[in-house]
Amino acid sequence: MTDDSPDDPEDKLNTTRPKLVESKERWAQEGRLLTGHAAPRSDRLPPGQHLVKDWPVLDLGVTPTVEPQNWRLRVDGLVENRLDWSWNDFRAQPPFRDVSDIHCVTAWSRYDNQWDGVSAKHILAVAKPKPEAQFVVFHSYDEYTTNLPLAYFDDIDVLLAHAWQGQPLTRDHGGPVRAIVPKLYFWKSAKWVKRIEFIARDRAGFWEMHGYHDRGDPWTEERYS
Ligand SMILES: Nc1nc2c(c(=O)[nH]1)N[C@H]1C(S)=C(S)[C@@H](COP(=O)(O)O)O[C@H]1N2
Ligand SMILES: [Mo]
Repeated sequence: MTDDSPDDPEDKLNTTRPKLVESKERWAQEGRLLTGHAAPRSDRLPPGQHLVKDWPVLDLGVTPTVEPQNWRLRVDGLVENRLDWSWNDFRAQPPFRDVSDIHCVTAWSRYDNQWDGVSAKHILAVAKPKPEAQFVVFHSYDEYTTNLPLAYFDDIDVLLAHAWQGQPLTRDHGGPVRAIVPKLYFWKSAKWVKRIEFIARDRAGFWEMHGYHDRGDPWTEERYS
C-alpha cells in the first residue's frame, strides 16, 4: 500500500474517495455509533440501527461497467472443482429466491429485500471446498475485497444475486451480480463480484484493513476492529 503506482488497484480504491476512507477510518478509531450492548438475535433490528425505506448507494466511487456478456465468475483456491462461469453458465444454475434484511455499518437497515440469484449452498455443492478451506474472500471488478468465515458463507440465506425486488440489479447496487450475506454488516456483501476464493487462513479485505471488524456481526455490534 506504500506503492503509489497508478495501476495498483488497491491504491485506486484508496485514492478515488480519500475523504470517505479517512472519515470511515475515523469512525472506527472513535468507535462511533457503538451502543455498547448486544441485542438478542430475536430482535429484528440490531443495536444502533435505524430503518430506511429507500436503498442508499455506498461504495468507493469506482463503479465498474460490466455487461452480462463480459461478466465472469471464478471460484478458486482450496476447492476440488474450480469454476469459471459465464453469465449463461450462471443463469443455468438452479434459481434461488430469498427475502432478507440489510444492515449497513453506517447505521441504516432496510427490511424485506427480495433477492434472486444462485445460492451459496449450491456454489459449495458444485465447487466442493477442501477440508482446509476456512475462509472466503470475495473479489470485485472495482478491486474491492472482503473476507468472511466459510461458516458464514455456508448459510441458507447467502447468495449471489442478479435481481432485487424482481428487477435486474442496477449497476450502482453491484449489477450484474453481487454477494448477499444477510447476517453480517453490508460491507461483506461485495458488489460486482468476479471471484470467490477459498483460503485456509484468514486474510483481511478492504474495510477490514481500514479499521473495520474482521467478522462484522450486527447483533453483537462488531463494527470496528
Ligand atoms: N465491490 C464493492 N462492493 C461493496 C462496496 C464497494 O465499495 N465495492 N461497498 C460495501 C459497502 S461499505 C456497503 S455499505 C454496501 C453498499 O451496497 P449498496 O450501495 O448497494 O447499498 O456494499 C458493499 N460492497
Ligand atoms: Mo458500508
